[in-house]
Amino acid sequence: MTICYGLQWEFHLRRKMGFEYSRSGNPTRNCLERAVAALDGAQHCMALASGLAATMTITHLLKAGDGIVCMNDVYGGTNRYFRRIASEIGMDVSFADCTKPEVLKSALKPNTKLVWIETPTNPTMKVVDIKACAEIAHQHNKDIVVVVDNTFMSAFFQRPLALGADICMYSATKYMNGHSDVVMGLVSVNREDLYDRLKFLQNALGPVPSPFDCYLCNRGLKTLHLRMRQHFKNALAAAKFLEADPRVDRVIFPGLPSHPQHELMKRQCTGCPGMITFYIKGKLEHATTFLSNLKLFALAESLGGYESLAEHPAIMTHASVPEEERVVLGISDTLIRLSVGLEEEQDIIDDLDQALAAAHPKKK
Ligand code: P1T
Repeated sequence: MTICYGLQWEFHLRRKMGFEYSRSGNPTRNCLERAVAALDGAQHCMALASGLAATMTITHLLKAGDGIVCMNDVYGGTNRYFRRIASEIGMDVSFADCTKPEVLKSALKPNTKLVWIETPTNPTMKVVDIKACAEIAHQHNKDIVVVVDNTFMSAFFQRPLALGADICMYSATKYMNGHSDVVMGLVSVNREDLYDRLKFLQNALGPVPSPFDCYLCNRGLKTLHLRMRQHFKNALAAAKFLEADPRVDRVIFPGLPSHPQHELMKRQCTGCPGMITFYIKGKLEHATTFLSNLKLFALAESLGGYESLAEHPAIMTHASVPEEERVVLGISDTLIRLSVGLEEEQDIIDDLDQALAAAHPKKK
């Protein structure tokens, strides 16, 4: 009898603290969620098992028949989720070039419940005007949930909630954690109704990260400001080098004045991450020769870690995007994506230089 009372009392106490079951909440996850909410200027944050788990959980705010308008250039896995899963369970999904606010406006329908923006976009680095898109969506219907995937910028360079978005989400696998040792998603909100529903979904669907991963991500956040500044500095130097190089056709980096939305980027963000895409001169074989000759850059998917990575979006991260869409978006055979890391600036440039030389050997 005494033991039974003791257990009941302990269970009662844990429930009061909110820690009766680790999926519903635990002290380490709470600690991370509070830190990220503070960074995003949000009332609440929820940690999820991956960026895609965050996308799935947010989409569960909707039901069959509801409409989603998604930016047409997004991470391949996001495109695949909306096209092949959300559509198949009855959601009305369409893709629109949200860099043109009038295109977003005409894509909104009476059933639209969610607008999904990624900025800068993965992989072609288009910058979307968050404030303009949020205003258009909320004018159409104030209940539309505007989500910004803030993975590339991180909370250090861009604060979507302050620009009118309802939800700011991350693949924390990237810059927020920054050490390439965690797969995680984060979702920040201010609206209490959204928080209540998302908190319910976090527990009821169950895609939660482990406390250890939360601990690691919290560790990563402590150097976010230092890492992001260094990523920006290194990427700007690499982008300038590539832009001046005759073996390169075109460089897309929002931090360069040549980027078509450079002014918007300066208004909306306080810096740029280490992401650069560029078109190498030639054909597919020039791109693959370049990639296979890199020494400091590892050939790999993912981004946002301390180490430099390079990849071929058409073959790797965006292979699941239908070919005709890839053509429209400019994800061609010669497009290469770099995630510039925290190594010495000159080592990064030397590596790019020697791999370009391998792809375009000097004629004797
Ligand atoms: O990998 P995961 O943590 O599930 O995050 C998915 C995701 C969401 N949003 C953006 C902008 C992303 O770039 C990603 C994942 N991206 C890669 C793995 C990549 O190499 O582009």
